[in-house]
Amino acid sequence: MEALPQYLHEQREDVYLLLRHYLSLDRSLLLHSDLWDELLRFSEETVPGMENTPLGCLIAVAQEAVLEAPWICFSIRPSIATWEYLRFHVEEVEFEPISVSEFLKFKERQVTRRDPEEDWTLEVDLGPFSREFPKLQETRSIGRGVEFLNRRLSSQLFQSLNGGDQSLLRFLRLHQYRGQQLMLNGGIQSLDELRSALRYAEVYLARADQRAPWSEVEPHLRELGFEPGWGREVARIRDTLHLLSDILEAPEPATLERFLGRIPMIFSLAVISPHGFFGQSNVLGKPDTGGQVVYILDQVRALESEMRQRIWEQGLDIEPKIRILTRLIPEAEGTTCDQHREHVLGTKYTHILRVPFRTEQGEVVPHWISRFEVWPYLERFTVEAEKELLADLGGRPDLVIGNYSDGNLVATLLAQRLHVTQCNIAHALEKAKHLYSDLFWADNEGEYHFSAQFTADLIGMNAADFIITSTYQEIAGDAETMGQYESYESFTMPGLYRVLNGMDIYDPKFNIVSPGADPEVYFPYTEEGRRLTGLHEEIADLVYGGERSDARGRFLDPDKPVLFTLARLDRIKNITGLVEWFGASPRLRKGANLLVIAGHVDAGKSVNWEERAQIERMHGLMDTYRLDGEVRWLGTHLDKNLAGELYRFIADRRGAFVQPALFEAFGLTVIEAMTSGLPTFATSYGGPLEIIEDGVSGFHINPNHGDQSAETMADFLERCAADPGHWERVSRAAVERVRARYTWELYAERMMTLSRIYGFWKYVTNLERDETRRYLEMFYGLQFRPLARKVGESGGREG
Ligand code: UDP
Ligand code: LCN
Repeated sequence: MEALPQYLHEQREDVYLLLRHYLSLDRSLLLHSDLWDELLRFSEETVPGMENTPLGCLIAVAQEAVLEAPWICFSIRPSIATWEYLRFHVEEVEFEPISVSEFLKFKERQVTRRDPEEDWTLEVDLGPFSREFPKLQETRSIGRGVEFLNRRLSSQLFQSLNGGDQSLLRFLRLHQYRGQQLMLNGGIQSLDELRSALRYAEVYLARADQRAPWSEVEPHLRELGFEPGWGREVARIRDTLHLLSDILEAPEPATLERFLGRIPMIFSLAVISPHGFFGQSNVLGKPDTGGQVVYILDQVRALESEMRQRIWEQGLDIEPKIRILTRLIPEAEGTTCDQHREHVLGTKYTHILRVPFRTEQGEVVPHWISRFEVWPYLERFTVEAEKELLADLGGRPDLVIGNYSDGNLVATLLAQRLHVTQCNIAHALEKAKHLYSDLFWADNEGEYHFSAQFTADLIGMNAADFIITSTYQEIAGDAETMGQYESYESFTMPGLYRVLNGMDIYDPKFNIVSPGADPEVYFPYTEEGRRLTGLHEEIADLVYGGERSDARGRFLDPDKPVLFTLARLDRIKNITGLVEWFGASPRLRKGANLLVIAGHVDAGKSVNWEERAQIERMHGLMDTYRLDGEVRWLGTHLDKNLAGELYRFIADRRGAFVQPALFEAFGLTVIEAMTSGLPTFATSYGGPLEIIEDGVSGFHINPNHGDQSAETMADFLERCAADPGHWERVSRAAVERVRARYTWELYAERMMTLSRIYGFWKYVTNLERDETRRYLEMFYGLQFRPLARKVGESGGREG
């Protein structure tokens, strides 16, 4: 950037010609790939080496350009989460930095064809609220918020403790369960008394039998001011007391984390996931019902077991309670979604609680509603769900976990009403999935209602106490592509509002905690003793059998390895794209058969317009490329045990898994396939980019370059045919990768520690952001509610 002014001065003509070349394309918006491809073309045809000049280097990091002669404005992302905006005057060959607001206004002009200065537009800027707030500095620290908070705030705590601040003491006296006091009682009134009580207790316990239970030492400890919660046996109690005296001496981040991790403060959770069909069987693969449901069911099992373990170690006899709040759907289509309450298998105390959506007149909405249409129902759902929850839990939950845009909004409302800690999980931020979904929001309102969704997202993510993400890229992207959360930093929805500072990804609320795959269901094909061989006949029939009402195509040459894909039949999943690459690649067709499990073969069975369009496209491709002998398309939903065994069945026959999505936020099928030992080819847009190490534990494929992706797969198949060891190596590396990083035990441990730490810091510091909360409340009332009402009035487009 520094060299740019001089270069412009010296090479005016070259610069002018390139900028004019961009204008001559007659497009008002150019993406990074357009800018770069055109630069290379220009370099080839007009000024050789242009890509190596200072201007070329700038274009290399430009995210997009907005063009309106004689101006071109660029948004530049020199590194992760760093943004600059520039405006070039093409004829004068001059440039100047501009503000984000100016850049967005210029962009709006291209859509509205009006001068934005003439129309008043709301500018959303949350920046000023967090000026005083501790922020991460380094891009590599993004997503490790809790480590940062512990480091930063421990020293603050040290000072305040020395200054006699009592907040730690108050925090320790806060904990109760159903009227039973935990940790400390009112006998300890000051920090000095606490220090002294700790000394006495440590001396007393040093002499006791280290295996003796709490009940044996309780009378004396209680006299000193201690209540249950320190540990089940003397050894553990001593250790916890010791951690506290270390903290009082000088709070070290690691000690603090260990100590807080042991505090009995989480006994009940509410997990919110309103949309879709939420049930334990017969739901997967339905529109909008995919990974989020799988994730939550695995998550609650892991969390319950972690909670039980911790409560046991604390020496308490309390049953943890987890409630999944979702919508009750009377027209349940063979699922349990019309049941008010359902016990979650594999848990002791976890239930799904279902509350119906109601119309303004109070009537129950009987049918499934697309996730894009749920907005008008959420407020009322929250109020009713809150009542149910309080009655069912016998009090407030200790933590509310939201899922997806709708669940996060409900979590925000609930957490505000109940004054509890709020955690958000996005699963997928819709904004990043659709090109220009913000700029052309008005064109998509009929189908997607992004205006309400992005508004809910801004409210939810800013209100959350902490946010869990599955990958780093979900927050901050990589050197070339912006992150999903990063895309909320600034954007505009012309005519609605302009966001200058919607989210700061350096905020310590972000933490990467990746999910796994249920180890009971998804395990390596090599673990023969655990295999469900009883299902093999059924699977063989599914894969190699003949005609069925829910299938199209059968493999004429069953000896070829199988490329397998499994997904909901959404446009973004790009299953039709994969079928087209396959159809168009003779090499790939020669090397493998393609098995597709997605959607329905009969469009009449689908309740969703997007899915129906994909079904028709699938049939079109099967016809055009004459694929009936090489592609088998099953429009069926497999139960998870069958699906688990199917991955392994394909691995037995040295096949591979393909995830060709245009964008995949995380990609649970990728984890499932890899942990089964299937070499996996997955999209380089989104989570799989981080999950797979390209060429080692799988392969990245670019969904926008299907021909190349087909070549990558064909290369692999040919190499494996020549050297079977190659398949084994990739398979082993895939299993290893998942084992090391993507497991539910790691997840649950982390999540339970995080919720305590955020709860603690929220209590003892001013992390409670009242100003932001008030601003968001206004944004909710004045912006979100009218938008949600409009969704209701438009009647939606589902079905
Ligand atoms: N799934 C399934 N049957 C289907 C389609 C999907 O069992 O017909 C499961 C799949 O095994 C995975 C989940 O649904 O566990 C999909 O999760 P993913 O993260 O891959 O995508 P999402 O659907 O959430 O976008
Ligand atoms: C939603 C998605 O789109 C997937 O990418 C995730 O894997 C899933 O949720 C679970 O988080």
